[in-house]
Amino acid sequence: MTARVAWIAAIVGIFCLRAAVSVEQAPSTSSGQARSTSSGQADPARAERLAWFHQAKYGLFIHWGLYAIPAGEWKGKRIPGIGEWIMNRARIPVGEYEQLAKQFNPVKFNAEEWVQLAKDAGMKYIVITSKHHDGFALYGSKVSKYNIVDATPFKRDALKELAAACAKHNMPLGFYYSQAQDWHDPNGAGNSWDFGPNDKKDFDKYLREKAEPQVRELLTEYGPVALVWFDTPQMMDAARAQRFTDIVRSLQPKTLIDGRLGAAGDYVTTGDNVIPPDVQSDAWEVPATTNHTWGYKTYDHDWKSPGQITFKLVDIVSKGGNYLLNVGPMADGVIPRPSQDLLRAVGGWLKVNGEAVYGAGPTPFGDELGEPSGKGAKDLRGQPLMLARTEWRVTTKPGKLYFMFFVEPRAPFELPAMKNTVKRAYRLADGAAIDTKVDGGRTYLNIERPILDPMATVIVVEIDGDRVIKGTN
Ligand code: H79
Repeated sequence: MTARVAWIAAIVGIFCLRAAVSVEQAPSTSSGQARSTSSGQADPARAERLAWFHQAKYGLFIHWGLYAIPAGEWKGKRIPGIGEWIMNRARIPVGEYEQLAKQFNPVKFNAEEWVQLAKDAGMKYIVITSKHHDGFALYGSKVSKYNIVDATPFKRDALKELAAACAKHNMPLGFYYSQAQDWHDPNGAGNSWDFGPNDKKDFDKYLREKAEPQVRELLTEYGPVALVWFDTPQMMDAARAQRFTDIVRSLQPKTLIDGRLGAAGDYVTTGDNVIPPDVQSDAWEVPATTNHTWGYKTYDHDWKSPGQITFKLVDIVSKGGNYLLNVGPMADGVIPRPSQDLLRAVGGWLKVNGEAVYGAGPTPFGDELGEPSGKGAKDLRGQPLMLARTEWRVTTKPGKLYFMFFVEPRAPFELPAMKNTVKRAYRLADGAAIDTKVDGGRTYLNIERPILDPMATVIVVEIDGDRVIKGTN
C-alpha cells in the first residue's frame, strides 16, 4: 500500500468506526481513487467541472445561522465544542431553539463587504451555510417556513444578496447544505432528544419533503452555483445519494459536489482541519477553522496567526489540494475583526506571491514534507505518526519551481536532485536575482539572509523543460 492509499484508508476507516459507534460521527471523505467512468475512461465532464477549482486553491467558508446568537452560551453556561452544534450539545428542544429566529436581525449584514473581504484575502470562491444541522435556512425557502425571510424580523434573503454581490464581483459561490442531519425536522437525522432515534424515523419522508426540494431551490433561484457542500452523510445510502446527484446534475451540470454526500462526489473532502501528509493525486479540499469553532463563539479568541495560515495554504497547495478557510459572522452580520485582519494579512502576502499558489501544481519532490516516525507510532486519528518538516515547500508551473521558505534555509540551499538545468533563479517579491552554482551534479541557491518575508519568501527557479525529471546527472 502506498502512503497515499494508506492515508485515505485510514480516514475512511475512522469514518466507518465512528459511524458504527455514534450517530454524531465526524464527517469524512469519499474514495480517494482517481475517478473514472465505469468503462474505465477518465471522466472528461468531471475534469471540466474541476478546472476552476484547481486554479482557485483558496476559498472562504462562512458558517452563519441562529447559533450566532447564543454564540457558545446557553442559559448562562458555556457549552463546550463547536458553536454551531450548541442545539445538540445543550440538548435544546426545537420549541426553544426556534425562538432564536425571532431575535435574528443582522442589520449590519452587508453582502458586498463579505465579498470584498474574500477578495482582499485573495480567496477565489465562497461557500456559505444555506442550512446547517439545526435545520434553519438562511434563504427564503418555500419548502419550510423555518427560514430567514419568514421566521425572522430581518425578512431579507441573505443568500440572494450574497449571490448578487458574488455575481457582480465574479466570485464563484457555493452552498453548504446539511442533507442528512436536520435537528428541526422530526424525520431528519440527529435530533434524538426531541424525536428519538434515527432508526425510528421516516428519513425518506424528510429527504423528499425538505432536503431534496431545498437543494432544488438553491440550484434554481440563486444563479450559477459553484458547488454544493454536503456534510455528515449519516443515513445516506447509494440510492439516497443518487437522488441528490441527479438533482445537482440535471439543474446545473457544472456544479461541483463535495466529498461528503455519501457517494463519490467530484473531489475528496478531508476530515475537518485534516491536512494529508503527502501529495494526493485526486482533487481534494480541506475545510478548516481560523480558531476552534465554525459558528461564532464570543469566547474563542484563539486565532491562528497569518504565518500559520500562510504555511497551511502553501502546504496544502504543494500537496495538490484546496483550502476552504472559515469565518463565523456574528449575529449582527459582522465578521469578527480578528478573523478579518488575519485574512487580509494573508491576502497581502498573496498579492505579492500569488503566482506560486493559484493554478500551481504540487511538489515534484516530497522529502521536504516529512517522514513517518517509524516504530509503528500512530497519531490521535490512528494514522502513522508523521514527523512533518516545515522549513520549505515547493509548487510548480510549466518550466518553473516555486520554493517557499518559512525559515532561513541552510546556506547555500541545495536543490533536490533533478536532471534539469537551472536557467535562473529570482525572488518573486522583487525580482532580485539569486546566485546559483552547480557542484557535483547538484544546484545550490545562495539565498541572502535574512530571508525577505517572515511569512514566506518565494524563490522562483526556472528550469529547462516543462517539468522536473528526478535524479542526478
Ligand atoms: O459544519 C462544520 C461542522 O459543524 C460539521 N462539519 C464542519 C464543516 C460537523 N458536523 N459534524 N462534525 C463536524 C463532527 C462533530 C463533532 C463534534 Fe461533537 C461536535 C465534536 C463536538 C461537537 C459530536 C458531538 C461529538 C461530540 C459531541
